[in-house]
Amino acid sequence: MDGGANLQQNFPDLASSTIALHEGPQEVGAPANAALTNVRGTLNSSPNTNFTVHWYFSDDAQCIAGQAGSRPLVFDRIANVNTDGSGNAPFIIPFNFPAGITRGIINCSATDPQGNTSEYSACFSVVAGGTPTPTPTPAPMTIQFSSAVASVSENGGSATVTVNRFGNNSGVATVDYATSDLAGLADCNALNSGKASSRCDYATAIGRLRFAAGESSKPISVLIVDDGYGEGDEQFHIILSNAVGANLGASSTATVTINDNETANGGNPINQPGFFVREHYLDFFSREPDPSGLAFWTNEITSCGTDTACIELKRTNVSAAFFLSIEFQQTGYLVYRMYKAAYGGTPVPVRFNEFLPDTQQIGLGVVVGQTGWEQVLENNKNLFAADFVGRLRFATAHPTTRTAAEFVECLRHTYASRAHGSHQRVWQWRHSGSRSRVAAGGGEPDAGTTGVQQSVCADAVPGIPEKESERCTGWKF
Ligand SMILES: [Ca+2]
Ligand SMILES: [Ca+2]
Ligand SMILES: [Ca+2]
Repeated sequence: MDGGANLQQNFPDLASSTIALHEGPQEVGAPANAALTNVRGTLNSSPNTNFTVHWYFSDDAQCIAGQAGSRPLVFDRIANVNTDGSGNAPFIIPFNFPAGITRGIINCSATDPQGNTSEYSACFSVVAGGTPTPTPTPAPMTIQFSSAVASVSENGGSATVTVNRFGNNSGVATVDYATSDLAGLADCNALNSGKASSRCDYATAIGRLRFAAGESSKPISVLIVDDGYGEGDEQFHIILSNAVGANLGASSTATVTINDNETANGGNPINQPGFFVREHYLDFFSREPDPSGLAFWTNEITSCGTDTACIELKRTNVSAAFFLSIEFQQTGYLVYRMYKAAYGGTPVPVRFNEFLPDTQQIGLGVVVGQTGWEQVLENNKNLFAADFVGRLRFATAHPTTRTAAEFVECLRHTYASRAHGSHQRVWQWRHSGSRSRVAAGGGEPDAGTTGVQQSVCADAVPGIPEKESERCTGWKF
């Protein structure tokens, strides 16, 4: 309420009707010198009275009371602003910015029929084109391939495709992927009319991509087999499914073409020591060999020269070394033991399409012998164990109504009763841990991930005589 002159008449209150929740100066208006702008205001004064509102526009950046009125660039009046019984009257100031002016201030005063005029209203900032922008519709959150097609030379090592996440990426999201082909069970030397086979031409890749907050792109690599067949270019697919935290986009299948690098069939490449060893890295570790490891194991075979009996023995031993390696024992064989401990049964109830993604999850980025491999493996194991015990199958088999002791005893019985006698003790070190940690101990030797290879060879493999552990010596992987 005005306490000053002019019969203590109230001044108008200018505000945009659309910004009632805002207290400060607001941007209203339209593009400069274009459409008319309406500044909305309300007057609260004497009830049931016919007022005239005088308004003033100035391009001053600051507004001291009355300034706009004293140096207006544009001004006008609005007649017949009639207050209601409560003394309120809305009004609209139709306004255009002068040429070359894009911002300024407006204020106004109100005059009653007797000529009494209020003081000036507070100044109100106006900006050309400042009409509040409608909130944009958020881009849909989708996950899809960056391209629906990819190609790789048969001797290119691996095919890599990129999966992108679009839209808000502030949360986490996951999507499953799996390779697929139409080759069936055809032999590798059979001409397959352009159909690549996971049994011959590439290594099956199954897994789950995990987009952390802020991540919007992930690669999938599929290892390629450089065979000796002149079979022509062949294709397989990578299929995305089960997106969580986003929807699958339109491009959820990528077709990969393997460009052949022979025109005629050659010899069986499995007889080449380097090919033979790389296949072991692909099959056991789902990764390319590290150069030193490849050289070591290849040399094991080539050192035989032309001695075929020696070559045969070394090939056998190299294969055994991969099975007995820390890297396999702590990935694929650990998965096998966890299924065995959790669910029992003979054979252990784990299917290939369960075993492979689980193994690849634990082995992701693990190269035993590389700096920091122990921590990478440990992190992978912890993540996998938490995932494993969170599955419906596990929750059904091991309801949480069991006490910790009952739970551990159940796992111990499930595993140890079917295992080599020496494995009775493998549970001891896990007994006080969480369900995931206990599960992660699925037959794991006390030596754990930091154990020397010798202990793994001696302890971890039921039915493997201890003397076989000598196969592991000389290379730690
Ligand atoms: Ca083929
Ligand atoms: Ca080839
Ligand atoms: Ca080929």
